[in-house]
Amino acid sequence: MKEIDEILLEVKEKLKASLPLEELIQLRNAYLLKKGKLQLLMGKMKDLSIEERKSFGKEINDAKAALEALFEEKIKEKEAQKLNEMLENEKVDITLPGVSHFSGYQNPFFKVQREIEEIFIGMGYEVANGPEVDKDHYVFELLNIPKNHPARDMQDTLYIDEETLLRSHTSAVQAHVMQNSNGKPIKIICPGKTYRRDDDDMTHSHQFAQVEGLVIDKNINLGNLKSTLELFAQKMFSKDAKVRFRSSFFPFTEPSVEVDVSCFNCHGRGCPICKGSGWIEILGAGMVNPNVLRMNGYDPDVYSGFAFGIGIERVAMLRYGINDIRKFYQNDIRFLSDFNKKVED
Ligand code: FA5
Repeated sequence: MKEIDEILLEVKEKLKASLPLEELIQLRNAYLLKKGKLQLLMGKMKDLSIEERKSFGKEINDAKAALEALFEEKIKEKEAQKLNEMLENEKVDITLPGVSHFSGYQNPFFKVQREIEEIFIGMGYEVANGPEVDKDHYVFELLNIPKNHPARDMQDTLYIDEETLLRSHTSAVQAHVMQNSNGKPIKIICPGKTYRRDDDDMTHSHQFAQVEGLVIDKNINLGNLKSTLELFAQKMFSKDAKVRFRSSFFPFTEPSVEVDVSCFNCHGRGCPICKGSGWIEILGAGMVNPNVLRMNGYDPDVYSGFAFGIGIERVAMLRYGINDIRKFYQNDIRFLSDFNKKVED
């Protein structure tokens, strides 16, 4: 009995100190679990008479209940204290100013690509796609440019092997679409990347993008092509933008034209961007060559067509006054944010 009292006193003494929660739990286990101090006293039962056992057992159980109550009270106290500390430290000050997160900007290239697409979709065109890594057959041969033809020099092409190359113009998609159309009328645009061994400068890049256009039907004529491109230029730039058609040569069109828009920088006076000419070329176009129609399953006596290939970056430069094509690819955050601010204004 004395030992039980001693244990009770010992525990009370220890609990006077403010112990951390983990230590309290350890202490409780040390007294109350199976091999705890109180439990070990039970081993002495066997040395007692039956009468003594009864009162001894009762004493031990009472002491156990008293200790459990003591520990429970202390543990609850500690848990409440811990919760209060957490609430105190983690409280949110809703009056603090918010943190703004950077959300990135749209590259003007994609904005212009979408604008071009929307203008032509508004005129009834469908959007078609073709491979960037293509066969010589589609990029040149089906467009009336056989192997060793001097016109191949017009586009300095990046070959992967003798038959496979990075397409140098989106006109290759014309051939794919015509081959798959079974001689039926066509009205498509095809936006996409193109690659050439061109030296990079303010208006040239070795990787740039074009939007190809192709219309094939009965009675399509040069007047249709001219009015389509004029309407495009008016919608894309402004009614005041000057457009000029220069006669040109492409093996896949006859007659062929190149279309220039007055320079956004000098408005026609001549500057380094337009190389002093006052104009910036944005596209090549023409009436589909009868040979191309024939090679791709169309009877040139029944069908005629026009095609054009617009340089997307050139249009973007003119549209938004961007003076260097390389800016589209440098991902300079200052250029992108300035552009987006300008567009928002
Ligand atoms: C062609 O690529 C022809 N396939 C266009 C065509 C299509 C003609 C259908 C007739 C019928 P050209 O090489 O001129 O043509 O390129 C067309 C446009 O792509 C140019 O007007 C220019 O806007 C753009 N372009 C050409 N080379 C580059 C370059 N290195 N960097 C940026 N833009 C370029």
